[in-house]
Amino acid sequence: MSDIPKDHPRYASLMTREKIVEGVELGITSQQGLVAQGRGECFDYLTGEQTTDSAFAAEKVGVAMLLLAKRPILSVNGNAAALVPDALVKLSEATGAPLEVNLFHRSEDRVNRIINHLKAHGASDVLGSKADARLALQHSRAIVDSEGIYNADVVLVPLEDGDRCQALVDMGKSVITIDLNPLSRTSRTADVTIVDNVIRAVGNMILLSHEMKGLDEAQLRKLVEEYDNSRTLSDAVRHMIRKLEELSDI
Ligand code: PTJ
Repeated sequence: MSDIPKDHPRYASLMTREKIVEGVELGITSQQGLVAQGRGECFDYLTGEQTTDSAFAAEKVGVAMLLLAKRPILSVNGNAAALVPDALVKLSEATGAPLEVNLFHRSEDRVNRIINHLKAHGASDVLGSKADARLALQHSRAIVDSEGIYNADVVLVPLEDGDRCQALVDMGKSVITIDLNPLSRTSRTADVTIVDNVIRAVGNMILLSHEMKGLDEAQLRKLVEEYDNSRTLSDAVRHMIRKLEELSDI
């Protein structure tokens, strides 16, 4: 890792970059993951690199859905595994949702490396290597475990590509995504779109899971029923427009 001084004004962002580069070096993140991270950084700049009120509200609804689910699952790709391995394990424990590795640029080697990486960060069991079921997709993200994503009722898909999100929705599953780009196909297809950096989002969701465990089923259901994802998306776009207007007042 590069030696980045803690007082560097862009310390947090540069450290995130280091984690993704390290993920590539460890063989858990794809090279394409570097490009995806760059795109995310650009949108994060426009959010002000903070969790907005509407993203926090979406995180709360996402947690409510995971707590209400009968067969929840947390899908993990190479970027999420590099950026938030500990936090994903903690979110899995807090919500009772198992982890499943599911990759766009799939190789057995990378699946196994990510499973081992998550285990080294405290996971007891990680799905994704059985590969005994298929989603209706033409690429490798179709390959899933029957006891995991295939039979899940609620799926959390951080940093996603739009095709799989659509396929999961078409199967009648509820999909929660974390995507800094509110304009992406995934953002527009998911039931709940968290427009936040996966690092902040998963951290907030762990705390919320512990807080919300005290709520009864009716209270959790009310949160989900009152939620409007199109409002979340327009709030995110408006927030970015306001940010750009502020920045244009030089
Ligand atoms: O590990 P694999 O093989 O499954 O591949 C993973 C990537 C991310 C490479 C693959 O899913 C992909 O190509 O994704 P896309 O289509 O580039 O979409 C990723 C989305 O995540 C984009 O909309 C980015 O803006 C967004 N994004 C990138 N970094 C972050 C992010 N959202 C939240 N937090 C981030 N740190």
